[in-house]
Amino acid sequence: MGDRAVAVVTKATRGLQGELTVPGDKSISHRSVMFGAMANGTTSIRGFLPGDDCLSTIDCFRKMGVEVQQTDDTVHVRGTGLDGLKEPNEVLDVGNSGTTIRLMLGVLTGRPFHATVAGDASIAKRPMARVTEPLKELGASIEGRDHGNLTPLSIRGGGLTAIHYTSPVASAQVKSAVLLAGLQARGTTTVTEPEATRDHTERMLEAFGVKVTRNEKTVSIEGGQSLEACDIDVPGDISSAAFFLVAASIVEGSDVILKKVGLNPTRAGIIDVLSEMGAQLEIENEKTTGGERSGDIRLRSGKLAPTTIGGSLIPRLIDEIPVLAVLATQLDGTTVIRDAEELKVKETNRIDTVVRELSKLGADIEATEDGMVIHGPSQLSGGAVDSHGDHRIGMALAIAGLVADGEVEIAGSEAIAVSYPRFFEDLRRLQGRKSEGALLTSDKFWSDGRSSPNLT
Ligand code: SPQ
Repeated sequence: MGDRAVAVVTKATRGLQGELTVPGDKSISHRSVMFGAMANGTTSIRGFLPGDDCLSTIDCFRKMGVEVQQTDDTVHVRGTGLDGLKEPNEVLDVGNSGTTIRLMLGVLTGRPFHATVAGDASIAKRPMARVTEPLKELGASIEGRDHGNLTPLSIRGGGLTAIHYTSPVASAQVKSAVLLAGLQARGTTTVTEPEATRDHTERMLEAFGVKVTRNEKTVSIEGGQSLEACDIDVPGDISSAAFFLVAASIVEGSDVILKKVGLNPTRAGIIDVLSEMGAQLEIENEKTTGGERSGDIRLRSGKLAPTTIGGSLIPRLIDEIPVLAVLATQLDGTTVIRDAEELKVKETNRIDTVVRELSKLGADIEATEDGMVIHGPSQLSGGAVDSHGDHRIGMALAIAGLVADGEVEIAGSEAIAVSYPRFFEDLRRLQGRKSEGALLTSDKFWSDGRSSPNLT
């Protein structure tokens, strides 16, 4: 493993306060670059997330001949049209990004050239058969370890015929990969899911002028349609906002406003759960741009009650479960998370990593076959924990540190840059520490060199 950073977080000595704009939505940022590349004309993206995962997507499409200019959160993609994508002469390296590899495989399935795709050690363990199986049914030739289930994967696409695919898993990545291949197939391709998943692909394809037909858990797309460039305004990522929503819920005296957060109903499960728990939460300035709803979320700390989280709610908050587990450790009673087996195939097995790492801090938490059970409230203690290279685990542990007695040392905190490079900076801001220094004496972060405060 390369350089591993260690972040140290200590107990918050006062409530989180103020306004913050969280970085752009990761799912939407990936899709804006991919669809921009496949479109005719230049797509301009504002509010792009310059995290490692989305930079991997840019890198892969550049290797297929697409010109992309990126400066911080502004991106211009000069689309080549689907037929203009070129055979890459290097491996397409997706880094840590499951979204990049799975959606890009859908695009490559329709392209009449050869490409090899691979990623980091975490990607090498994540199941790809969930996309390669239906993509092979459409007509692509895909080879890889474990019968095309594991990377590196080698693909030759083209000559596709539409399918009706009934997915055994509720996964937006599977649905999107099949739709992107279907766009390049003869006939109408249909995907039916067991539970509705995030629908950014459908909404954004429509913004690019593609007709998509939807009916509850079924989506259809007719092949042969072209994409026309458009401007995209990416809302803030609710999955990133979730860390501060939980922090403000559990640190007494907090009152925060998170500006322009994406509120797409297929992603906003955490809002429903926090409201059900009794959170003092308000949404203001709602608007819809490019088919995506956003608004400012205000949350004040208060007493919350535990609940059971399962069923169709799970896909709507799947990435927020690690930090919801931290919240549950502070509630009076038992929180149950069920129907969440998909957590096992994320950047890490998030049932195992959440249970293992929060247990080290004294949480009363146990793993179940499809989730976890957390009994609270627990006074968490300090301790040495590990992100296991998973950005969401790293950030969830940092939030746990805000209510722990003693220092929480998070090894592997560099992983956080995958989705939230400015995470520690923003956390400091909400703690009123815009200008570092004096305020760092009682609660401190040694983040990761990029913003190391001067500690004594
Ligand atoms: O891209 P990646 O690595 O799969 O990222 C994660 C995350 O925590 O950021 C999951 F580990 O988000 C996925 C999400 O869980 C992003 C995503 C998308 O953009 O389509 C869909 C979800 O995955 P899935 O497998 O349920 O489709």
